[in-house]
Amino acid sequence: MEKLDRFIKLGTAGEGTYGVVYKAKNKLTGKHVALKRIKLEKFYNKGDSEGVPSTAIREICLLKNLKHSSIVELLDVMYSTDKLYLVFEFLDLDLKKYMDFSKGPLNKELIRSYMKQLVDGMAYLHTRTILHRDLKPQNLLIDKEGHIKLADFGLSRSFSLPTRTYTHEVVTMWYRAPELLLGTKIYCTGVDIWSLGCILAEMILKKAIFPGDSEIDQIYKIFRIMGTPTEEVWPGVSLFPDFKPTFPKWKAKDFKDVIAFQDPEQEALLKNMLVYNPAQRKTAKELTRCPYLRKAKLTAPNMDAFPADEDGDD
Ligand code: Z3R
Repeated sequence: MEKLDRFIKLGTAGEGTYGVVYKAKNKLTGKHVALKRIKLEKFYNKGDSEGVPSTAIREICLLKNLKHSSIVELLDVMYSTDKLYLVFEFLDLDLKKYMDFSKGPLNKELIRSYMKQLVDGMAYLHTRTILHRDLKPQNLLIDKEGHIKLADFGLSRSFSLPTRTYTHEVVTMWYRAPELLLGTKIYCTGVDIWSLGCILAEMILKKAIFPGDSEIDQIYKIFRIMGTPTEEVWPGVSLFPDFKPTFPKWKAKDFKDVIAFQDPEQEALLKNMLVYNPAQRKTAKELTRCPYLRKAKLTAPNMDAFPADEDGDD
């Protein structure tokens, strides 16, 4: 792991599902990077406690070939027997922090611009059959110019999603698609479209649309707004492993009564994403063509409330 010596850790940038993310500086170039440390011991299967999990390493190395303006670039992968370090390009802030600290509603054109970039990035990944499965505002990173990038894509293929993070925090279920909550083992790109729909709703509302605090509360939070799904709206739903015919039966609300849309075309986009039947959810490629997103132009966020970036190492 001599390669790790090329970096100076400057502080922590975040705590992800699989491990801590450090802000670090490349000693040679002076450039900032995000160093994600993943402790591997939990991921070994019984009986193969030796060496690195080679399939995971191989899959992660493939992610180095992904290049898109809306995807956080994976610059390097470093590993030893018990630790894996992923070196990513560094961005100033995550979307959760930005939403928490900015006052008042988010700018209408900023939301449109963010959605356009995220849908573009997602179309790029889904075309390559790479899923996220755990998309949330904490792994969307933003910069001063108005760019937003997807981070941590493709890791869920190598590591299964735990119920607790490495620091024992509960992994949020707020953005999880209903088919995953109902226990399906077979899922597709639609799971990420659902998450992105929840994120669009949250940017408008400035709070989460389905903030569940347990698996059943999560399911019921969705049902209370979207109605309890039936065979009519979602053929096959009653066959999911965790579907119960005894679920309370709520009637669907109109999204208009829950969210003050900034534009009718914004409402149309959300209605194409938060759809029960994953087969009826629009794909990222289809969404790139919607009128709302076609009018997007790069819009800078208001960074007044955020302190200027300083190194603090020299
Ligand atoms: C790659 C993967 C995860 C993260 C990356 C890069 N950068 C992160 S998290 C980050 C988080 C902040 S700044 C950079 S924060 O200060 O807004 N939490």
